[in-house]
Order: sequence, then structure tokens, then C-alpha cells
Amino acid sequence: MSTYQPKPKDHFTFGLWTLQNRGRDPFGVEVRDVFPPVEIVRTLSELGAYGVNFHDNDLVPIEASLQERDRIVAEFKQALADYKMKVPMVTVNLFTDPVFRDGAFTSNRRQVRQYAVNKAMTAIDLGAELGAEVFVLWGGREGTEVDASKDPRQALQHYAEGVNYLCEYVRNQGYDIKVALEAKPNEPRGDLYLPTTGAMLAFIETLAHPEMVGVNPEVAHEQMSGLNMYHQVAQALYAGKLFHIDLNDQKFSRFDQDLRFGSENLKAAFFLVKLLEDAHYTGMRHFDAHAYRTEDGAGVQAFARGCMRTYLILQDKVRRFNADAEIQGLLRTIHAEQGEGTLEFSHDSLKTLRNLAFDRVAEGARGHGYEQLDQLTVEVLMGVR
Ligand code: GCO
Ligand code: MN
Ligand code: MN
Repeated sequence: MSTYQPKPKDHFTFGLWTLQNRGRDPFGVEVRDVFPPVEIVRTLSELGAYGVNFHDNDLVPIEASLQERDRIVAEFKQALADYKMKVPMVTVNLFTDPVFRDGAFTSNRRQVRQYAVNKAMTAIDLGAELGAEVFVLWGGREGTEVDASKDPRQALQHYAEGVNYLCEYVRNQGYDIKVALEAKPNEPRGDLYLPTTGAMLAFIETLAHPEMVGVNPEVAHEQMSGLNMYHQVAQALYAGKLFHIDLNDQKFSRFDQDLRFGSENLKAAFFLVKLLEDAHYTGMRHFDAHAYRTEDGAGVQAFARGCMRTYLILQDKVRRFNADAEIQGLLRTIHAEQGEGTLEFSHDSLKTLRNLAFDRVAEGARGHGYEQLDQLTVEVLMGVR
């Protein structure tokens, strides 16, 4: 029986910002002390994580001088070496500073767009220096409250110009880095452009280097839109675009809660883990969530440990599901009529389709047995199978 003890080989990562979260919300101030990056590295390593990711300014304050930057990065590198932790992903903060109050890549102001691209390039440099292979781009304030203020077609054009510039920069520098775009429907803006992973996938095809750009779907963000994360991730995998993933949880249609993975929608979390495991997803299992505001430092550790344990427990449930004779028997029956081959247009297939001898009424009267299948799934999750 597994102890569900996370190990580096499980490839669990957290954002610095997730443990740095001090519990501030729109109605209340910080409730927890500053958690310095070096201590976060040590804590995550002790908890069994593989690595840590960050926004440029989670590590290097926006106003830091070059000397301060070098000192901070050297100290951080030492901690990574001491605690055998990796930095698989880096991202950029294009939302906290007032300069980004009307967006970064989609700002109406050219100098803001240029500054944003420059800031993103500096973040990519830092990531490359620390071995990151993925650059996540979440357009934190790329959106509007006032639709009269921006032409959304022009905004998308600007968005694409920004991403294209970054791709050219990565190629020019010879970095081995891919870009993963993260969607969110709203918050902090009234409406954000490219609100879902599906929208991102369509946008990517309009870029100059679509082969370098994929997605970073987040559970909470898809659920804010009322969407099924499992289906969103499946589409990303289908398109060969799942470059990264943000695991957390959320009550449907609320503000972005960024809750501990699996804390709200266990069945949805189960199917997400099943999808990643069955697809042999090789990327990081990254948690983008934070502890409840009620928690102190010990609660923050319980939160991080909980994310990883829940993933491992669900992995175990996936193994049980895949090995359950009754469930697999039902699935064989359900899929028995799936048939061989693909539906391809040809003279022969056209003839076959045109002359199809098919009892529509009998087929329409057939029960599918999904009640029992779902009940068995729920019983696996409830621990009685
Ligand atoms: C959110 C977002 C952010 C991004 C992160 C990466 O909760 O609104 O998930 O946490 O993932 O900023 O750029
Ligand atoms: Mn995220
Ligand atoms: Mn979020």
C-alpha cells in the first residue's frame, strides 16, 4: 500500500507565488508573514516536490537594481542546488504594477506594449539561466471593462504581435523554451481576451510560430466559465498543445478561488488525473493554488502537502479503475460496437453509407448502461472498490 509520499520523480511543482500568498483579498489585509523564496525552496524540497516556478517579480522585485538582482538570483541558485530543486517553468508579471492597469500586450499605449515585451524577454532570460523549458504567459490584464475603449480585433492583433516577438526572441537567443498561453475569462478585468483554452488554441494557429506555442489550462479558470476542464485538456492533448497545466480547484462560476487541488470537485479531479496518466503526459504536475486565508505557516504546508497527496491518491484510484474487472467488462460491452477502421470518404464507403441497413428504432430503444458505469466510478472514488 502506497504511503502517498510525494517524490521528485512525481514531477510536482508549485509557483513561488502560491506559497508566497499572504491571504490578502479585496476585503482584507495580509494575514501571514513573508515567506522568502529560499525558504520556499527548502520547504517544497522537504515536502517532496520536484521544482518551483515563478514570475520574474516573485523573485526579483520590479524596482531591484542590477546588483540586487544578481545577488538574489545567486542566492536562489544556491538554494536550488542545496535542495536539489528545479525550475521547469518561468512566467512574467504583467499585472501588478500600475503601468499595466489597462493591459500589457493589448494596452492602447505603444510604449506600454513595448515595455511589456521587454519585461517578458527579461523574464525569459532569467528562466533560461535557471534551466526552464516552458514560459507561461497569462495575460493578467489583457481585457477591458469599457468595450468602447478598445477594438477587440486590434487588441488581438497586438496580443499576437507580442507573442510573435517573444517567439522570435527565443529563437534568436537559441533558447530551448516553449510558450504556454493561459486563459481566464475575467478577473482582474471585467472581461479578459481569449477567455478559454479553446479560444487560445484557435489563437495559436494565427501566430507566426504556432509550433512553439501551446497552452497552460487552469482548472479554476475553465470552471469559472462553467466548462469541463477534462474536456479542455483533452482538446489540448488532441492538438498536441498541452505544454503545461495549472492544477487547483474551484466552486463553479465563482471568482478565481485557486483552491487546493481536488478540494471541491473530486470526480472532475479524478478524470483529469486519469487523462494525464492514461495519455502519459510528460510535463510537470504544477499546482497554482494557495492556502485558505484562515491558515498560518503550518496550514500553508498542509495545503502544499495536500495538493500532492490528493494527486497521488487519485493516481491510485485511476489504477483501481483501470484494473477493476467489472468496470472494464462494462467498458468492453459499451465499446464493443465501436467497430474497426475510420470513416474516410471513398467510392466504396459512400456506397456502404448510402445502402446502410440500420434499424434506427431498435438502436434508439437501446439502453447504454452508463448509470452502472458511473456508480462504479463513484464507488471507486468513495473507497469501497
Ligand atoms: C490566476 C492565474 C495566475 C497565473 C500566473 C502565471 O490565478 O489568476 O492562475 O496565477 O497562473 O500568474 O502567470
Ligand atoms: Mn494559473
Ligand atoms: Mn487562478
